[in-house]
Amino acid sequence: MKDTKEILEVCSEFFNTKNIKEIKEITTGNINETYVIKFEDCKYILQLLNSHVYYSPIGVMNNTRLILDHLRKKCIYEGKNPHRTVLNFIKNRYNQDLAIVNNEYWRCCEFIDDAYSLNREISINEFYEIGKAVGNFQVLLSDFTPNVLDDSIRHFHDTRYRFERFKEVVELDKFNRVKECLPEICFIFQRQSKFDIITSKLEKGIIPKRVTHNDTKASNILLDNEKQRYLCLIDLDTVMQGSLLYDYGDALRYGASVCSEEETDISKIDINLDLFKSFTKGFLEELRPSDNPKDITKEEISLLCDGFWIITIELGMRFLHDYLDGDKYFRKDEKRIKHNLERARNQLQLVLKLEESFEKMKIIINDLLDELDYPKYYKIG
Ligand code: GN1
Ligand code: MG
Repeated sequence: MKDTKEILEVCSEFFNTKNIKEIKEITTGNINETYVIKFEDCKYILQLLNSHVYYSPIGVMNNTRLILDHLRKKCIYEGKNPHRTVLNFIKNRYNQDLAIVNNEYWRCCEFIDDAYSLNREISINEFYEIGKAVGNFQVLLSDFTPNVLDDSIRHFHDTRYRFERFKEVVELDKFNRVKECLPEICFIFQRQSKFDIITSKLEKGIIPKRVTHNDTKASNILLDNEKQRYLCLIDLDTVMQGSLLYDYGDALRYGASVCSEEETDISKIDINLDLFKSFTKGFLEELRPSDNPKDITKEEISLLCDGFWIITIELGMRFLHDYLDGDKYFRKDEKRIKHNLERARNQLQLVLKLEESFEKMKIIINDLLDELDYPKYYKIG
C-alpha cells in the first residue's frame, strides 16, 4: 500500500484533491494495486498498473480502450446502461488515459455502484450468471478483429512455453527451495506431454483465435446487487488473442472448486459438479450456434474440459515457478514465506480432482448440448 501522500499526488492528476472524502485500498487482485477514491456523491477506482508484469502499460491501455469502445457501442445499441455494463475510464488533466507519476503508470475509472464480485461462496445461480457473462463477452467481441490487440504479456497462456521457463528455475534452484517441492515438480513433469493441447491447435488453425479476457475468475466479474444478474467483466489487462477455452477454463478453475484458491488444507479441495454444470449452462446458452462463421466450433466444445485442466495446471505451475524464483510475480502475504507454494499445492490438487471427474464433466456437457438444442454433431464422442 502506498502512503496517503503518494496517492494524493496521483489523485491530483485527475481531481481536485480537496474534495476527496476517503481513500480505501482493495486487496483482492494479485497483480495491480487498487484504491477506491470517494467523493461526496461519487466514487472512482484508481489503479497502479504493475509494470514488472506488463512490459508496456501504454499497450495495455490501448487494448483496453479498443475493447471498451467496441463493448460500449454494442451495449448502447441494445439499450443497456453503459455506466453499469462497461467500464468507463476517465482521462487525467492532460487528457491522457494514464497518469505517469514517479515513473509509475496509474489509471482511473468510474466505480460501478450497487454491484458485487465474488471471492468465495458462489451460488448455483450466480455461477450460471457468470457463465453467461463469460459467454456473452465472446458474443460481443466476435466481430472484433483479434490481431489488432497487443500481447500485453507474451506467451501468457502458452503452457508449453511456461513449462520451458519452469524447467529453468528448477534447474537453477536459486533459493534452494526445490528440495521441498519435489512431489509438486514431479506432478507437473509427468503431465508435460499434454501442455500444448490447446496452443498446437491454435497454431494449426484447428481452433480459432478469438479475443479472450484470459483472467475470468469470479472476482473479475460484476453482478448487480438487486437482480443478481451479470453486469460486466472487469480487469481487462490481459485481453488478447487466444482461445475461448482459456476463459471457460479459468472461470471454472476459480469458481467450480469447493474451496478458495487460497485454501491451505488441500484435503478439502474438490470439484462441485453442480457449479460446473450451472456455469457451463450459462456459457453454452450464450454461445448457442446461429449459422455464423464465428460460432463456437465442434472442436472447441470437444476441448472444454481440457481448457479447465490446462488453465488449472498452468496456474499451479506459475505459482510454483514464482515460489522457486523468490516470489517476484504474485502479490503475497509478506508474513507467509510459503504462500505461493501453498497456492501451487491448492491448484495441483484441483488438477487431480478434475482428472478424476473428466468423464462426468463430459456427460454433463453432452446433456447440456441436448437441452440447449445444439446441432447433434456438436456432441463430444
Ligand atoms: C492474477 O490480477 P488478478 O489478481 O486478477 C493473474 C492471473 C491468475 C490470478 C490468480 C496478469 O490475476 O493470471 O489467474 O492472479 N494475472 C496475471 O488469482 O498474471
Ligand atoms: Mg489481473
